[in-house]
Amino acid sequence: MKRSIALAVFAAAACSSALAGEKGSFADMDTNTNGTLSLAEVRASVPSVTPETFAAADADANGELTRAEYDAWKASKLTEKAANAPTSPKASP
Ligand SMILES: [Ca+2]
Ligand SMILES: [Ca+2]
Repeated sequence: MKRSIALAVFAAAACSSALAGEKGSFADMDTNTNGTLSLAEVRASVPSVTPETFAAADADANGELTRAEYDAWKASKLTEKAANAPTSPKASP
């Protein structure tokens, strides 16, 4: 009983954050609104990001991600995900 309530609360929370917009968007992560993301800002939203990962995304190595660097990073991460995803078999009746 308690477990199903917890699941319902979790689902509701997941829905409301989806409605509020994309979690971890550039603007959300740029907490000091200086137009770039520091490692600390990125890690506040995505704790799993390592300094190595951040450095790989920081194309000009100035320690901050610009919007362009962030977008490119996100795109490359999406590409990575797509590459790792199993190719879906042809849907046949
Ligand atoms: Ca910032
Ligand atoms: Ca940079």
